[in-house]
Parts: sequence; structure tokens; C-alpha cells
Amino acid sequence: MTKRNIALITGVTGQDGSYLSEFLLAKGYEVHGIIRRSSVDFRQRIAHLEGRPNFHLHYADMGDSMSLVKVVGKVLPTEIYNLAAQSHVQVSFDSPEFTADVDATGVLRILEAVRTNHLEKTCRIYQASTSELYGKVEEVPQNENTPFHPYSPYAVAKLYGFWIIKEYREAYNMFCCSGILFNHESERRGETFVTRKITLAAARIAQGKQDCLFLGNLDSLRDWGYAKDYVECMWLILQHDKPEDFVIATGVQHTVREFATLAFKYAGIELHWEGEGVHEKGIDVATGKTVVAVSEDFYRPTDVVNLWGDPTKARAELGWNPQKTTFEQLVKIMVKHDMEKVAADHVASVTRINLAEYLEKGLVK
Ligand code: NAP
Ligand code: G4F
Repeated sequence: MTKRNIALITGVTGQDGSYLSEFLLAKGYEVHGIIRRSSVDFRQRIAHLEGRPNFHLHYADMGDSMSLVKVVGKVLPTEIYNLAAQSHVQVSFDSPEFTADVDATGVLRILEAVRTNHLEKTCRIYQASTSELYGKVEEVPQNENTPFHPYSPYAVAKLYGFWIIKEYREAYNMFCCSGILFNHESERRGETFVTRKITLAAARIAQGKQDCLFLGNLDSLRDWGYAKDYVECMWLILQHDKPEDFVIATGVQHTVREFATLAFKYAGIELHWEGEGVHEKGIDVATGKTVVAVSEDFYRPTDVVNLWGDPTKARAELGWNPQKTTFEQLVKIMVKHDMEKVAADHVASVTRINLAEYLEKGLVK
């Protein structure tokens, strides 16, 4: 009998969910995604997949056990990718209880939905764990043996998700694993994460549609990869012969300042940095205008400042290439996309300018 390949993706409308759907459809999977109702349409990342015969959407919510039990029972997946989360670290300080419900208890609800439907032996589960677990880091670079020290409500919730996955693996012999993914970005990244906020602002400033970009901690270090490369690893983790956790990273780190310098360069603006801390400014060398400034509104009560992943295990055991897309290529892809988007999107740019103003005033993080 041929193997059934039926994937259920929570968080299908997100950055990773959309790339993973494309990846699995190309591999011949039947792909099912969980969506939640919204008064406006937030499905633009998967709009191009809707209507495909192997792509199906179901209403459910990570906060609603009954809905998850029903979807799992209807779809009978062979693989579940649990990507749904309140994924913004700064927002987790504003909505800590919601974050815990979705990012911590939500993982338990998925595991119990699988057990309730007696799929423990046939359904493999991938959990979207995160480098934020290392938080106030205890060593650099970080690997699978580095101690966790979560440093935000988001990370604390994700720590529960990591441990409950491990617990069900050991208690019930289930094939469930965590990918400990370091930051991964793309042209589909949410617009309030720092990379996308920078590439969109660089494009708007280069085209005269915004004056200045306000950022928080410019010294923060991240190991940034390309989301399209990282979804392959999620799949590889579930194809491995035994259930294990893996660090997924590029092994290269950069500061927020370096990301901004390169993004503005690709948008045609050479930046010169002056000042320190909250007084630091990025100045357009050609015009002398300040185009990047620091706002304390974007500082976090506790900030994770030194993430740097060691992907040795993923490379050795999964055969994954951490350097498929370099940092320079990633920034170039994002800036090129946003330059075109800002130039083409004449009507929507009015809305974008409004959002930019909100960002500048620190009303949207
Ligand atoms: P994202 O773009 O923010 O997508 C999050 C997804 O979760 C969206 O589809 C969202 O649906 C869904 N969701 C949120 N709350 C939900 C709920 N109550 N019920 C059902 N669905 C819900 O995040 P991403 O960047 O793709 O990340 C995917 C996963 O990887 C997340 O778990 C994130 O925490 C984790 N992670 C991400 C990174 C990274 O750098 N991107 C690194 C490590 C780990 P709506 O569209 O309806 O909001
Ligand atoms: O882009 P960020 O908001 O991403 P963060 O906090 O690292 O979280 C992302 O990656 C995690 C993996 O490590 C995921 F688990 C999580 O779901 C999410 O995808 O911030 C990156 C850094 C931070 O240190 C932040 O303080 O950039 C700094 N930063 C400086 N100015 C800013 C800004 N971050 C944001 N969002 N906005 C700013 O203006």
C-alpha cells in the first residue's frame, strides 16, 4: 500500500505556514490548514494556493480544544506541523495570558487531540520551538545542549511547549519533535518584525514616502536565515528515523544596525552612523538627513541580545545546508521585493504611510 502523506498545518496563514504549504504540495502531500475567523481577510500569504485540489482549510483555534479534536479526527493527518502562535515577542509583554494560552497550552491541546483520536502511532508532530528559549544566553553559539533561560512571556510559553512535546515523546512513545529555529525572515515576514520593518522603511524612504525609521536596540545580535530554506528542515525533522530536537540556524550573526546599513544600501542610500544609545542616528550620506533614529518605545522590558546558532547537528544528521541563502542574499531579496511593492502599490501606499506614521509614533511595535 502506498504511504498516505497528509499534513495538517496550524498557523498556515503565517510566514512559515505559507512556505511550508508550498513545499509539501510540491512533494505531493495533501495539505490541510487551520484558519481562524477574522473580520478582515488576512489570507494573502496563501491566496495563491486556495482552490488547489490538495489544499484544504478548516476553521479551528488553538484556544479551542474541541475544534482541534474535530479537525484532527476529520483529517486523520500523518504529520502535524504546529506553527500557530502569538509570535511577536514585544506583544507578549502586552498580552502575556493570551500568549501563554496559544503558545503553551495550545501545544498540549494538539497533543491531546492526537491522543483522543488514537493517532499516537501514526501521526508525527513537529513543534515550532525557538531560539528565544536561550534568552539571556548562557553560552555562544547555542546548540541542542545549551541551557535555556527564557527572557519574555513568549519564551516562557514556548518553553512549556518544548517540554510538553518532550514529555509526550517519553511518556507515550509519540514521534514528536522540536525544531529550535533561529530567526528566519523573508518577503512574507510580518511588517512589525525588525527586518521587514527596516526593508519596508528603506524602500519608502528611498521613494520619498517616509522621512525617518524609528528603531529600538540597534546592538541586538541575531542569526538571520531565509524562511524558505527553514521549512525544508521542518519536514526533514519529521522524516528522520528517530524523534529528536534540532537547532536550525545559519551559524552567522549580525546586529540590527548591520541589517539596516545593508538594507538601506540595497535601496540606494548609504548610511553613516553617529551618536550612541538613544541618541544614535543613521544619516543619509548624500543628503545629510537623519533617516534612522532610536525610540525607547521599541525597547523591551527584557531583551534577548545575543542569538547565534550552531547548526552542526542538522547539517550532519539531516543533510541540511545552513548557508543556502546568505545574509546578503536575504537582505537583497527582501529589499528588492519591498522596493517593487512600494513603487507599484500606489493606492495602498496611502495606508502604508499611515502605518509608517503609527510606527514612528511608537503606537504599533
Ligand atoms: P507568524 O507569521 O506570526 O504566523 C503565526 C500563525 O499562527 C498565523 O497563521 C496565525 O494566524 C496563527 N495563530 C495565531 N494565534 C492563533 C490561534 N489562536 N489559533 C489558530 N492560529 C493562530 O509566525 P511565523 O514567523 O510564521 O512563525 C511560525 C512559528 O514558528 C510560530 O510558532 C513562531 O513562534 C515560531 N518561530 C518563528 C521564528 C521566526 O523567526 N519566524 C523563529 C522561531 C520560531 P492569523 O494569520 O489568523 O493571525
Ligand atoms: O524582529 P524581532 O521582533 O524578532 P525576535 O524578538 O527575535 O523574535 C522573532 O524571532 C524569534 C526567534 O528567535 C521567534 F521565536 C519569534 O517568534 C520572532 O519571530 O526583534 C529582533 C531584535 C530584538 O532584539 C529587538 O529588540 O531586534 C530588536 N529591535 C530593535 N528595534 C526591534 C526593533 N524589534 C522590533 N520588532 N522592532 C523594532 O523597532
